[in-house]
Amino acid sequence: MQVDTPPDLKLVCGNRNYSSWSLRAWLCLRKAGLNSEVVVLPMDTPEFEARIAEYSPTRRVPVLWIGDELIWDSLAIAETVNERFANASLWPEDPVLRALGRAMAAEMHSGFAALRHALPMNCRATARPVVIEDEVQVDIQRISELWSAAMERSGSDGWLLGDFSIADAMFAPVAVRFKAYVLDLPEHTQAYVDYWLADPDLQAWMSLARQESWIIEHEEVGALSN
Ligand SMILES: N[C@@H](CCC(=O)N[C@@H](CS)C(=O)NCC(=O)O)C(=O)O
Repeated sequence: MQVDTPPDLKLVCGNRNYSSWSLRAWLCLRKAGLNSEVVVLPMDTPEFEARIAEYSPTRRVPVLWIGDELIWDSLAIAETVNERFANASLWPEDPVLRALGRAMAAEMHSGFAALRHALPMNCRATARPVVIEDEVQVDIQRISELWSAAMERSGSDGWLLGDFSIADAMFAPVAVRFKAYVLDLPEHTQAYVDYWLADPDLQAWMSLARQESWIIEHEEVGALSN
């Protein structure tokens, strides 16, 4: 989709390599055909601390500025982009699929803490060995079931609900995480991961992530090499 980008659109993000919530918001803008200005603030740095208050009352990213209007939080950004700039095309027309997508997006937004903690997003990483604790396995299994139930319901073998939707944006960083670690995934789960990894918009983000040189302190040495 290509639309006229409002000239005063600015997305404030964290490092592309690490900021999964920023990726979700950015993907919604891209899929709506909008090329906003992007301000990247490197997380866990004095620069982030010095500059974040200027952009974000929560001191978190992402934040979307539309002129002097401020929308913080990835899901609120996604819904606003959908409503204002994408003619509601980022959710399915079918109300049942739309409700399913919203429930999935909300579950991702508020859940899967074990997975998020144990498998942080690192766009540059590939197939890192990791020990999977039980609670992480429970999250992986739940996500896997959600993806297959959505695709069964929508009859899709690409995006979760047929066309691209906000639900896909919410799970994109999970696909990136599943690539980053050695995991034994069911075939349909791996297929959705591969579908995302072949997406040109995600590839554009990953390519920018590879160009970043910041390494977050808790990262292991070698983060840039895999
Ligand atoms: N619920 C928020 C979460 C935002 C969030 O936690 N962002 C992280 C980066 S991915 C952040 O700003 N971290 C910086 C910090 O906490 O200092 C959303 O969906 O936007």
